[in-house]
Amino acid sequence: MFGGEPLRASVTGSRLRRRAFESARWTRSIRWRGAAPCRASAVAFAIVAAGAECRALCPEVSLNSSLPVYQSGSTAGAPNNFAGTSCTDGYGGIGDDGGTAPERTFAFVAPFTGSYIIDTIGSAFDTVLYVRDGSCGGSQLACSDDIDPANLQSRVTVDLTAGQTIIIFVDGYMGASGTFNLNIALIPPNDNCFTPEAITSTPFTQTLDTANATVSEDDPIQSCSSHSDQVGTNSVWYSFTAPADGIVNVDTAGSTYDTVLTANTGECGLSTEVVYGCNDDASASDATSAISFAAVAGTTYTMEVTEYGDYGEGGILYFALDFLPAATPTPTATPIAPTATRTPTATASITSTPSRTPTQTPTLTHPPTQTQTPTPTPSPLPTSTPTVAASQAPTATWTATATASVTDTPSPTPTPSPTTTPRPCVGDCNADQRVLPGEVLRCVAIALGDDLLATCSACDANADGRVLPGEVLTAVDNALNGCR
Ligand SMILES: [Ca+2]
Ligand SMILES: [Ca+2]
Ligand SMILES: [Ca+2]
Ligand SMILES: [Ca+2]
Repeated sequence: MFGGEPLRASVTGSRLRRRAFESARWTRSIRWRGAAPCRASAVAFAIVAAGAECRALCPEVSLNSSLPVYQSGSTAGAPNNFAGTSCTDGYGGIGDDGGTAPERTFAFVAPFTGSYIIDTIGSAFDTVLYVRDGSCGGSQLACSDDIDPANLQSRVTVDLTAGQTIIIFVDGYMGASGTFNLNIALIPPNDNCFTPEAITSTPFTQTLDTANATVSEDDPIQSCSSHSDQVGTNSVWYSFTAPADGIVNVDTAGSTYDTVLTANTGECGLSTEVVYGCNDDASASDATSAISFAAVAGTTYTMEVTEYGDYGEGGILYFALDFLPAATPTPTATPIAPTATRTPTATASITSTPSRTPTQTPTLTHPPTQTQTPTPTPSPLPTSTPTVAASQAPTATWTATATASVTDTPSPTPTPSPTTTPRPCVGDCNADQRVLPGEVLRCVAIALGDDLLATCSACDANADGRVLPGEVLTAVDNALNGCR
């Protein structure tokens, strides 16, 4: 607080402060010399009498190392034995150093290596905050007077290694004192594109508090964001190198804030957004995000999660990534001919009826074996044979692959092959037995030559290495009517 005014600075206020700051230099140097040792125990805040000027025990309090740290107290009546140097003032200049105000001292041992944000947000007066390394007389690591012109509380960011001890000083601007909040939080280690969380096994999930994640200058545009700058805040990063061609599914389902999720390739700051690799809201009623994109073996993808817009609050992120390798086209005799098998439902009963009509042509193969319900009712309907011909597969590839099962053994009981493996569903890129619009679009892209077949081999119904319009239509049909 300055001059009893609210915690809001103005340009005029800043000028006044600077003048007061100059005059305070004198009083500080005088009082500095007059500092005397404490007589009584200065450990407990309450014991130190108001206005006491003594060398207090330092540090007075050892903080818990479990993050985040929230410590409150009051500097009123504390001794004034310390000051910072070159404390940032929020205008890009130097503010007050706390030399005329009482301060409290805290020891903190960093539990992890990383960047820590230490601030006095929530304090009731105009604070000054500085950090020294190792001991109360150690070298200063950082000092802040004001966070910004509109926020007279203080904030520093310091890089610490696990086990490192620092001393934190909560001081005041121009002699100010009062109740304070001291907050310590670890910036997520994957805050920056250059230090992503590397995902080495899938499925991968992580719960992360992104409240202290920051915006970096090279955070890229997220093309799907409807916000004006398309950058977002509180960005955190993950990386994944595809072990094979396949589909990568990423989502932030369950997160407590409005996320935007993108996948990129290339260097940080020069990256390219992956096709289908950006999503703001998973649905009209779900502000979390989900993407599914085709990955190429050996390519590293970096995923960025931001908070939509410029709120800058973050929250609890639930990040999940899974990888589905592309189905490798098997050269075995398993017939892949959905169009031929689908049409006439009558074929099921026809092929299974033990009618030993002499006109059993060898091409009368049992179409893809999966015909369930072999209805063993031995009704020898003679009318069955003509329709058989109608149901024959028109494609050459079909008969070629089916020759293995043609062996027209006279076994009258058509053993219903119990292999109930689900039929390959055209367009079902990630083999989840459904075809989503994105998968249809991928088939279209492959048919047009805009995408590699390796990104979704399920579009290629007959495994001839290309996707024709008929196969795209089959994928559309499967999207509309489900896989069958
Ligand atoms: Ca001080
Ligand atoms: Ca301040
Ligand atoms: Ca960030
Ligand atoms: Ca969103």
